[in-house]
Amino acid sequence: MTEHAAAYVRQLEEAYSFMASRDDFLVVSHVQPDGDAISSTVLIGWLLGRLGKRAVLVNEGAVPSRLSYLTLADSITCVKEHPLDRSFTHIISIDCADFRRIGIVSQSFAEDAQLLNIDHHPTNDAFGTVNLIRPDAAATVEILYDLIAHQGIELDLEAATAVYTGLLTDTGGFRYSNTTPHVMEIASELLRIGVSGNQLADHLLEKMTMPQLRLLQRALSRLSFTDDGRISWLFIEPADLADTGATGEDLEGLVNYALNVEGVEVGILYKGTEDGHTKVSFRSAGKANVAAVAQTFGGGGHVRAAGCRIEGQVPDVISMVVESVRRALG
Ligand SMILES: [Mn+2]
Repeated sequence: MTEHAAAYVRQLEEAYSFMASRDDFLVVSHVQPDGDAISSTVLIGWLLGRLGKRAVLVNEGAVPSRLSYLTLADSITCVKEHPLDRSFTHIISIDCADFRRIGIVSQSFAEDAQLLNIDHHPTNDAFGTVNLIRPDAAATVEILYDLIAHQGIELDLEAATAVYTGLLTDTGGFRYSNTTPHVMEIASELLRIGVSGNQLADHLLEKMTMPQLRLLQRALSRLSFTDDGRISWLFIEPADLADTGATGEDLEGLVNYALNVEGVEVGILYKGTEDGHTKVSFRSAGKANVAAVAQTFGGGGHVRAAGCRIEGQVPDVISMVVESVRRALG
């Protein structure tokens, strides 16, 4: 075993003993939870249940409706709607790159709280009492799979479905560069357990709701380009959500329609808010560092995916932001 692998096994064991030696846990993933966040939450819930431990599963926000098929998904409390009535000493934080990503749930941490931090973001600052961080994991569920497998615990079909869901969503359907041989080995094992890979891909990646489609129609009708075709953008106004019945969830992935046009280097999505602000999402094909662009507007993110929030309505901020991207492209 390499030193790297040995260190990982040690981390897996420390994380497991954190759970095995305590009881009464609060399990939380990041605000605006995605497929990996919710899958990881239910997997931890499943594991703690197997260990005979008490746990409360929470998130600041609601579980996206398309993830409601996951086991235990309906037992995740939305703290924004149902505040917790007591504090917790034993916390498990999953898929959160930093403490702030926990959101308002952190108000329910006891002063002497001990926190197990499990995550795969390279920017994780190890804010836990115990940290299990593996930046080369495609998803947090991959780390949880390794943890469970290392203990020799067998996954049932529902737990396997949760692992598959997290892998599928965080690898964009096994397409992103984080789709390693290890990811495919795990996926293969999950299919063997009986997970229906094609049904999940159909449900999570292909199917659209009618409101989502109507929102996409509107957005695409506004798709615009700079003269050289290197920057593309679309925008959504608050009225679009009201008119189409779409929700914030349905905005996910819209920016890719701008980025994925041949020749486009940066795709931008503008979303107007009710209070006169504009949320901007940037995606870069690689030449422009959009994190730096977002930073000039007080935002941040990754080199190829970033965002910011600007005061002013959509029509008033478009050209200013495009100019700034143009400068970043050089
Ligand atoms: Mn993740």
